[in-house]
Amino acid sequence: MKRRNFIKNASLTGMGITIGSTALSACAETSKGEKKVAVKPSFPLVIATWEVEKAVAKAWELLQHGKSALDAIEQGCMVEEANLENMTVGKGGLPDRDGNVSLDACIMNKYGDCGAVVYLQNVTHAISVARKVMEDTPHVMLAGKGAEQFAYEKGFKKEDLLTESSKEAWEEWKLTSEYKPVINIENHDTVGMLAIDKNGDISGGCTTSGMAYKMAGRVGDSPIIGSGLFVDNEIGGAVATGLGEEVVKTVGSFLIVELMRQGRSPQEACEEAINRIVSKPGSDYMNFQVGYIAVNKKGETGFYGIHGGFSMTRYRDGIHEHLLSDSYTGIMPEVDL
Ligand code: SD4
Repeated sequence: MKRRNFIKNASLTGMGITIGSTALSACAETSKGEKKVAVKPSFPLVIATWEVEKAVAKAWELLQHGKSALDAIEQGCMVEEANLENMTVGKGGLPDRDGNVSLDACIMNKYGDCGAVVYLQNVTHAISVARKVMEDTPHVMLAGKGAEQFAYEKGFKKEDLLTESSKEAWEEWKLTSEYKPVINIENHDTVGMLAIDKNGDISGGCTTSGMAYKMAGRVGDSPIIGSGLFVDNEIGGAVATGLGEEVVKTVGSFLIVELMRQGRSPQEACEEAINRIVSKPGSDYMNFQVGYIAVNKKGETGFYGIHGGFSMTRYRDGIHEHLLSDSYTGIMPEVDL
């Protein structure tokens, strides 16, 4: 099993701020620091969970060309779904304990319409199937075999999602078969993305293969509207990453949007949503991670995690940044992968 140690997050080293693809400096802008900076509304804008530069750059490119936030979200998420090195999303995602890869995804548009797929197998682009559910069916969610069948009817091709390296990792896991969420193991992985287009309209999406070695049939927060994702074009949007069970129990993304509706900044709303999790009686929060990102209608952004190590990628004003989040515990879990 992977080793996990906790070390005090005394510094935010390893953090880079980049413009385009050029690393400019190693100084850290934290989510707390961001609160002090007045943000001038500026569109388009795209943010995503973790360090997913290529996905966000793709979304930015579309937004720059005047495409809708919805198109940007779909195509941005597709970049990571096709990335075989990303072991928490799409093709190459880590399987459940029986060795089957299953995907969860959802998408929301500026009208508050949504589409989701849960426990989807053999199809790489879960986010696109979710969009088809939203646009081409009278439903909001399709599951398992029904979702897969629908995808084939819509022209998606059947693919084996288990790559050699995911299979090897699963075979190694089987030696102990010990299931426990590993904090930040999903670094650079599960993609939750929010975008505002040139018209100021907001859309969001979330796509994942879920927790590695989950029970067969397990569905997390990522495809659950209100938990893994929520968008209200009048107010803003929020997306979650980390241990989905805890996000579902507190309906985290909906909570953040409602807090913003009541006047909280995206940063304050993310912090309050994390507070709800850690302050539950008997919360085991020292042993799992949850992170949130949010944006409001003015284009202000926020992000916060239970532990250190959570990060957000942002593209705004042609500037690409990878930003390390502040956290509730201030502790940086060190993961040996
Ligand atoms: C889940 N929230 O299935 C997802 C996992 C995740 O980064 O976000 N990993 O619970």
